[in-house]
Amino acid sequence: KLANLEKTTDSKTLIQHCKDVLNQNWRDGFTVPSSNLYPFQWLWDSGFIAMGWSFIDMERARQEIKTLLAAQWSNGFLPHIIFHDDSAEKQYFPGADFQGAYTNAFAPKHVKTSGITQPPVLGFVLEYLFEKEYDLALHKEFYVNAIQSIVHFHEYLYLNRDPYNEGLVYIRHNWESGTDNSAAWDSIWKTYTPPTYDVQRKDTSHVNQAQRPTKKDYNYYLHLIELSKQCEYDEKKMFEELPFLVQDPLFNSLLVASNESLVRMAIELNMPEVAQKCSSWLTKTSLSINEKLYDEKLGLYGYYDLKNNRFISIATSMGFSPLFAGIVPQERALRMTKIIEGVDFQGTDLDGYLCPSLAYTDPEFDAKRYWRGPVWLNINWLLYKGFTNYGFKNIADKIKNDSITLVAQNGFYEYFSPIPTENEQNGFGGQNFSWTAAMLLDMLN
Ligand code: 9WN
Repeated sequence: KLANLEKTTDSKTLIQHCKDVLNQNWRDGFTVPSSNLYPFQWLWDSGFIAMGWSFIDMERARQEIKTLLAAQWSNGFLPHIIFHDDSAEKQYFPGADFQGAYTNAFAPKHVKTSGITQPPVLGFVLEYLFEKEYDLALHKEFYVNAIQSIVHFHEYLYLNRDPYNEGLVYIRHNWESGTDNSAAWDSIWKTYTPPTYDVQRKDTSHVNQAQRPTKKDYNYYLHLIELSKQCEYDEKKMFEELPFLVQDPLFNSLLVASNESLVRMAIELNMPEVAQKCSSWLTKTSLSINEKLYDEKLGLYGYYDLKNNRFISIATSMGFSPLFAGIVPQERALRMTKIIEGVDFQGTDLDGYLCPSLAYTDPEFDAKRYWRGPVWLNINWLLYKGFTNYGFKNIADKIKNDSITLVAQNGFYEYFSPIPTENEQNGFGGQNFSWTAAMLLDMLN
């Protein structure tokens, strides 16, 4: 345990463990999030993972992104899972056949993918690599091509996911948020009843059911996939038919951050049209996040349910994510510091680990169930950067130190309980989890 060891030796050991995790999870050209639970390539995982590789091997960092972008659909869409081999049905549920997206006319022919996406992290991930590149001239082609593909993805989002031209894009499946069983969706699930699916889940054979979404939750998730399949993944049809259409604060904030990174790189690489396009997107999205998604009552950012036309007021760690994009006005940011320092996010004894995915005070809070309470290292990294950029060093340091402590004391888990315990195991979900290792590499360096 970290506390028992001499500090520098400790960080060195931890850094070595981070590298071991990424090396173990590296396959032929990409990294799996966790070897048994998630045996393929996931979109936002790969983004965070590429940042981790940049501390070990820049070639692999670039390769991770190249493999991801090679599966881009011809309309710009980026899938959340790339099933790199044909073992999908055996290894993961729902596999490529159940998801049934690969027959779509825009889908690539060389590899099967899902038909839903994940948060747009690639712009800022690419800039992270760009800034560390030792020989930019040598790799200029990689960056120019990657920028074009990411801009194409953003264009797809603005063209297909922003029906009222607000600058806010919607997600059409809860898996697109990356925060699968967040309590934010509960009010949407109450608006309809999905069929019951009698299927063989694979996740619960690797991880205790109590730490995963429930059977009832999966009926909702699979039903959305079924409906999308019936629409043949046609965007217009899905917009009309799907009961889940949400403007998500994390997804849109990461889109802003990625657009900002694209602008800066485009200026350096002399791509003026890209710079102009991304800059007008980011202005529009930032304004709308601040106007439509800010929750005056809670002092955090929330969600808009576009299907049922109502705001979803809920205190989640994702509600702080606009800080990462640097778009929060100063007085709101100040109020956010009081919130993260209070009982909602640190518990009644104010001794909890930051940052729980759902406020302790929410009746749905569950310290061990996935996105309904546990701490996730990728979100912690975003908040650590966000609070740092606003100059709130104490909070940023606490987020960083809590992240390091949680991993040092428990191991490279997928997520952690925010509640401190004496000697109990506090890490849950998949083990040797890639983005946990990748985020820690940044925080330890
Ligand atoms: C569905 C891979 C992914 C992450 C998500 C996380 C979880 C998948 C699942 O694992 O979702 O995409 O099967 O539960 O919620 O954020 O990208 O690590």
